[in-house]
Amino acid sequence: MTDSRIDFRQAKFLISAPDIAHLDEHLPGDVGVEIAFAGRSNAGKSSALNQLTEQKNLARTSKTPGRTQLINVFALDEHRRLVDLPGYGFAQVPLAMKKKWQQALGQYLQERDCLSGLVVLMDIRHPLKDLDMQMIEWAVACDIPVLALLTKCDKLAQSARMKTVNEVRKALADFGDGVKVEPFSSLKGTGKPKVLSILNQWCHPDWLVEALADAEQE
Ligand SMILES: Nc1nc2c(ncn2[C@@H]2O[C@H](COP(=O)(O)OP(=O)(O)O)[C@@H](O)[C@H]2O)c(=O)[nH]1
Ligand SMILES: [Mg+2]
Repeated sequence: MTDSRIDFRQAKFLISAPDIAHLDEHLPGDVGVEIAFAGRSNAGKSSALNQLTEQKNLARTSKTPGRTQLINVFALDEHRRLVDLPGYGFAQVPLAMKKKWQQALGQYLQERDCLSGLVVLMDIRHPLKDLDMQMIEWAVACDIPVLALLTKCDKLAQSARMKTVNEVRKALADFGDGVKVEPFSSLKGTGKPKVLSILNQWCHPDWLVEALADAEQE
């Protein structure tokens, strides 16, 4: 097999969609595999993308919550992409705008056929807020596997960290095997091998592995 292990360091900026309301007009064709990253603003999404790809500035990190409203798409290779969805749930945005975003996020999750996995990033000190649950429920309803990533785990001592991880696992247990929960620190690299291994699996759905094997034989 030519690409059994995806090298996430190869991620390259592909395109930005300026407005989530017209996502379908801006995104690349709905083919191959897409893995989306979602989370409340300030959850540590940009930092996680930078750590996972070992690129300092792939996704810009910001101390001002809610600055990244663009949807950024990064190509891993010709068949696979990472999508940085806009952060949700920050206070300064008018309600009507929040509703519009929520609707568009839901639509993306429900309609994007190539979406093969959703990473929901949550600050380990504030997990499972309403919109996080909403994202997870939408994904599960669409049979999309979820990784609930508990970020900034360096902020908690090991015992408190494992306590939260276990509580979140318990809270999400009813969703079944399709929802995984892992601690993560972009600062320290904690949890990185585990996350990369899960993302790597998502990058290799049976249909794509078979299609690539067929193409190789021709
Ligand atoms: N201690 C610690 N801080 C983090 C970590 N990840 C992100 N941060 C900080 O949290 C803030 C928000 O991070 P950012 O990646 O911009 O979050 P985003 O809004 O979800 O993209 C920044 O000040 C980061 O430096 C982490 O793993 N550990
Ligand atoms: Mg960000």
